[in-house]
Amino acid sequence: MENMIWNKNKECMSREELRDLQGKRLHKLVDLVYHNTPFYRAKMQEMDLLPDDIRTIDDIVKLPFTTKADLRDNYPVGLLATPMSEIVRIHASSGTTGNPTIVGYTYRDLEIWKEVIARALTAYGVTRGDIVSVGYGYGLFTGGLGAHYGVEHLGATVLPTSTGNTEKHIRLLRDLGVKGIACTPSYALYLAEALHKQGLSADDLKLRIGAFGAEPWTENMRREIEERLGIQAYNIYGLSEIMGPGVAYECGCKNGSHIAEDHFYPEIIHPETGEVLPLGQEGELVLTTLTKTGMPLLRYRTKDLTTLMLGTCECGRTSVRFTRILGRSDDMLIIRGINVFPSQVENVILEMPEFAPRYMLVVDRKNNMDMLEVQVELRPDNFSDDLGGMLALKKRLAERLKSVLSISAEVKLVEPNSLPRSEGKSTRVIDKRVLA
Ligand code: DLL
Repeated sequence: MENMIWNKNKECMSREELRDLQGKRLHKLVDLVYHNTPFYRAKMQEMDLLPDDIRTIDDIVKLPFTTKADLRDNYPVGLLATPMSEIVRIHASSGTTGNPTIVGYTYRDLEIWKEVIARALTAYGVTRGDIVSVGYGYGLFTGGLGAHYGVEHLGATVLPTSTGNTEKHIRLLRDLGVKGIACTPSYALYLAEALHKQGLSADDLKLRIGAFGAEPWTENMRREIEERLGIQAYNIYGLSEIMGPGVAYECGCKNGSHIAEDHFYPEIIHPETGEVLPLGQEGELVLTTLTKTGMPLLRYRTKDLTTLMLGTCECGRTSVRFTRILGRSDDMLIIRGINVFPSQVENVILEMPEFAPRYMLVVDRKNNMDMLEVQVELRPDNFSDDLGGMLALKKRLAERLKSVLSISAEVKLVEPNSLPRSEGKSTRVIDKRVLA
């Protein structure tokens, strides 16, 4: 397939040109927040910083970090850099504790957003004339409306299916010959299952391209989705605080996600010390919104753990890429002192053909000892009354988990279709230690 690029001027700039642009944008941004966001002015004054101290992109390290707690403390709209009358849209992230996080967008912010989504869709191979179903939730969540306007901006046709009513969704996919789908990877699997239940297969649809994100997913999960839906599955990354989906996207090379670096400046820091790490080291992704005017953020700590890679990609894009997100630093479980990510468990499970890509980690503390239980669904063909066979399978999985995680886990094989399904972001961990 010929590599298509939506905005060659921006996506393929030389590094010098890009860094120069980033520096100019950062200077403007700092000036904006210093004069319009009391929170940032106070922080900069504390650090004895004036906007003119920030001249090039390298000066970014002088600036303060922003955290989710800062957004909550300034609830609802304390971090806006513009009068409320300039805000044309508000999104909010649910947040399980405390204040939700509110994000306000100016008209210009929305234009940037749809531009970056159009870049992503083009990188996946979507063009005018294609129909794309948006199966992310519409509403306060940024997935639905964010992707929606990007599809329209590209000139393709958007089918705003949102979540819910999978039967109707499948019917429309089939009857309209829909080519692209944007949803969570868990919903893509759910859709594949529902298709199967209706006696249909990927061959009954014309789906070719999937844009999946909003939650971590592994290479093994990619393979599973691609096979079951007969598509090419691509990553899309983003977060509401920074914009929503479209902050980064994979290209046809599937070798890391390109950050739309002319709008979002990335750094990697040590998640505990906050020290900026050299390129190539794994750590927490920090993002600065270089062009937003509604609620711009300086050095926002995403908590997402990844590694940045430089170098022109085979597709021709020069922007920095990040490797697959391993998980969030706050999703990381510490079990008997060992760090465990749900994605490690997912990888092990999907390497074994007997298991469906459905699992749940249950962590508890018994007699002062952390216990990890991994519940996993068998594929229908592997579900049997052969007790000996089931025990042997259980043992094999337990051994494999132990070698990967370095701790032992109790394995519980469960019947096909018995773990909860999700249409949005899936829950894969129940930590009873925090619930207690
Ligand atoms: O999930 C925005 C989004 C919608 C992205 C649709 C992609 C597609 P939030 O609800 O604010 O926004 O959650 C953001 O989700 O910090 C990551 O931890 C996680 N996340 C998002 N995309 C990915 C991805 C949306 N592709 C948080 N891979 C982020 C791994 C992801 N994690």
